[in-house]
Amino acid sequence: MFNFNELTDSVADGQVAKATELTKKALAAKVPAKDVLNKGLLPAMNRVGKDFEDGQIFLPELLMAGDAMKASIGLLRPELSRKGAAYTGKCAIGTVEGDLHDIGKNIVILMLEGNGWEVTDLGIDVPPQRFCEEIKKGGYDLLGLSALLTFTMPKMPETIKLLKEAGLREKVKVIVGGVPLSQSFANQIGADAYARDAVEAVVKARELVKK
Ligand code: B12
Repeated sequence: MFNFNELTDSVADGQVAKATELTKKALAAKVPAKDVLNKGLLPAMNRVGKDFEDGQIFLPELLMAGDAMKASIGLLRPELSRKGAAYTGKCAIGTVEGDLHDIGKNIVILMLEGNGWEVTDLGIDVPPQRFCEEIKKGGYDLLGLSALLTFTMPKMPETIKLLKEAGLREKVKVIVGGVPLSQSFANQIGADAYARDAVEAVVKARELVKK
């Protein structure tokens, strides 16, 4: 039986080498990648988020935990993004301007890829103009916007406004996500969908292209 707690502790403590070693061990023992993610890695982010909020840890610790998380997720990539599903659509996705959080976005990408999406990752700190430029290239069914900070959320309506002004809004569906968001925020800014996590993102994205 794989010890998920040990993996959670190593990620939360920012021990990159130990976290990668344990992730490899889990995969070698045929633990499904989604269990490694949900039972081992994600609880670590919840823990450090709370400890950071409570002032028990500071930015350097947060950074180290983020690094350990990214290193372990990298090892899950081949399994999580394995192409098995038929082509669903094409998506551009990025974290909005001013925001450097990309762990959640990267998980969304893996899950979309594993469900038949061709994904262009625009990265982090993406200005509204950059999103528009990409959509202007054509061929996209979906635009995904990620924000983890309350003060970067306004970049989402800004991006949607710019898409409208450029006559691109009708060409692409917009899905938004990130921990401070909600369905009501998505409605308010005129997004087509909001997803709480990567699993819901896949479901909502599929619904949007079916419409
Ligand atoms: C790791 C982390 C960092 C790392 C990021 C590393 C990286 N490469 O991403 C580092 C150390 C860089 C960091 C920096 C900062 N952080 Co930080 N960070 C976190 C932490 C602990 C975890 C985030 C995470 O990765 N979660 C795990 C992933 C899997 O979950 P997720 O991001 O929510 O993603 C899921 C869903 O939201 C959704 N989703 C996400 N994106 C999208 C997009 C689409 C299209 C869809 C459909 C769905 C979707 O699906 C994802 C997968 O299921 C959170 C706390 C928390 N619990 O969220 C704080 C947190 C987000 N950070 C916070 C803060 C304050 C900061 C800093 C301002 C700290 C500082 N004083 O400098 C800086 C900001 C830097 C910047 N300009 O962006 C606050 C935000 C408070 C707020 N309300 O605005 C939080 C909430 C911590 C806290 N409790 O105070 N951070």
